[in-house]
Amino acid sequence: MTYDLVIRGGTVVTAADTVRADVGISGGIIRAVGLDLDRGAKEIDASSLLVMPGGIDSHVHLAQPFNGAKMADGFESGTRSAIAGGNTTVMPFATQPRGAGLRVSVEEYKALADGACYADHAFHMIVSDPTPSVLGQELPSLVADGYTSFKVFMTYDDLVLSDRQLLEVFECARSCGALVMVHCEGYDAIRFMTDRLERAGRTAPYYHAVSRPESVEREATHRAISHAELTDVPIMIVHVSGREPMEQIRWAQLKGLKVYGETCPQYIALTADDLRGLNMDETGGKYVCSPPPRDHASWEAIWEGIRTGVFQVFSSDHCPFRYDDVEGKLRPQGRTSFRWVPNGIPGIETRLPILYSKGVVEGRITVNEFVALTSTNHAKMYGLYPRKGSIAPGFDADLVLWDPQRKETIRQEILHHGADYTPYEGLAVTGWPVMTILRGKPVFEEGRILGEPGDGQFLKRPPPR
Ligand code: DUC
Ligand code: ZN
Ligand code: ZN
Repeated sequence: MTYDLVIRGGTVVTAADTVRADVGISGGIIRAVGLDLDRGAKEIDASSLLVMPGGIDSHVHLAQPFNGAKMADGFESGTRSAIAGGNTTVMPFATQPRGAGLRVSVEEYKALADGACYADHAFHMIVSDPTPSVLGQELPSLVADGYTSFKVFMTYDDLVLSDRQLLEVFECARSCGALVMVHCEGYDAIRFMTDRLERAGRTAPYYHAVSRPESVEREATHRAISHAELTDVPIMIVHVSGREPMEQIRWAQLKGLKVYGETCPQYIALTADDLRGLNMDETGGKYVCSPPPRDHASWEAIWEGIRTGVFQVFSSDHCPFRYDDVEGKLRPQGRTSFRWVPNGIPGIETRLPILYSKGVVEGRITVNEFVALTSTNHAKMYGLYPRKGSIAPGFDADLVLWDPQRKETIRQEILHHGADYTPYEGLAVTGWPVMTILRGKPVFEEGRILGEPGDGQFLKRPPPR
C-alpha cells in the first residue's frame, strides 16, 4: 500500500500512549500508524518532533457582536491564528441576540463562516432569550440537528438569565440531551460592586478585577451546580479562574453530579496585577477579561484542578479586541470606566505553547495529559470523537508537528490574529508548533500560512444518543 502522505519517524503522542511510529495518510484520513510504513507520495521527516492530534479549541469567540465593541477576529483571521498555533478545529459561539430567533441566529452565523475558515469548525450556541418557542421548538430541533452544546450567562446586561430561566433552559437541555456551558459570575453582585467603585472614583481597568472577586464566581458556580442537580443535566463550568470555583466543581464531581470543568491560559499565566494602570491610557485594559485573572496562589489551585482531573478541557476563551482602537479596548466609553472596557483577550494561537511550556516542560503534567487537555477531551465532550482528537486509523489526519525543544518568546509580531497586541508579550516558552496538518494537508509550516480560507470544513455533529 502507498499513501498520499507519510509522516516519518516521529514520536506519536495520544492521550493514552507515546510511541515512535510513522503515520500513513490517504484521502485526508489516517490509514495506518506503525513502523516502517510503505512510501507516501509525499513524505515528511518528523524524527526530532512530536506528532500530536491537532489542537481542538472548544471555546473561542469569533465575529461575535459584543456590547457595541468590535471583535478583532472574524472567521478568517481567527482560524488563521488557530492553525498557526497548532489547532485544527475551533468551536465558536452562534449568539442569539435578545428578541431574535435561535435558528436564524445560527444560520446567519454559519453563513459568515462558510468559505472563510482555515480550520474545521463546529458551533455552540449562546441562548440569551429562552422564550417558549425557543425552549419548545427551536432549541430541541437545533440539538437534534447536531448543535448539541450551548452557553448561558449568569452576568452581562444583554445575556444574563434569571435563576428561573436557567432552570428552564437546563430542563430543556436535559430533555433533548444537550450539554450546557455556564458562565458563572453573579450579575447583581457585580453591579453592586461596580456602582460602588464608580461612586468612589475607582474606574481604572484594575477595578474590573475588584468588581468581580472570586467569591462572586464561587457563588455563581455553586448556584449553577445546584440548578443542574435539580434538573439532572450535565453542565460544563467554563473559564474557571481559581481555587474557590474549582473546589465547587470538585465537590459536585465527588457527589456524582455530571459537572465538568474548563480552564484557560490566562488563569495560569496572568494575574490581576496585570490590570494595574494609573488611568485609561495605561495598558491595564489589555488584560480585562471575565472572570479576571487572579494571583499566583490561584495558578497553583488551577494546576491542582488540572492534575487531579477536575478540569477536562483547557481552552483559550479567545475573545479578541484591538487595544488602540475606537471600537476596541480604548473606545471612548471604555476610557470612562472599566465597566465599558470590552471583556476578553486574544489567545487562540498561544494556548498550546503556554500549556506545553508551563505544564509539560515544567513537569506538572505528562505530554499525554497535554493531548487530552488540548484535543482529545474536547472531541469527546462535544461530539467530535472518534473523528477528531486522536491518532489512529480512521481519524481525520489533523496533526500538529511539535518541536519540544524550541525556545520562543511570545510576541505580537510573530502572531497571526487580528488583535494589535498579545497579553502574553515577552513570555518565554519552550515547545512550539512547526507544522499543522488539516485532514492531510499541511496548512501551516514554520511561521508561514500554507492553507487558504475555505480549507476548514463545517463539522456536523451527531445528535445526542
Ligand atoms: N465570557 C467568555 O466566555 N468570553 C469572553 C467574555 C466572557 O465573559
Ligand atoms: Zn464566559
Ligand atoms: Zn468565552
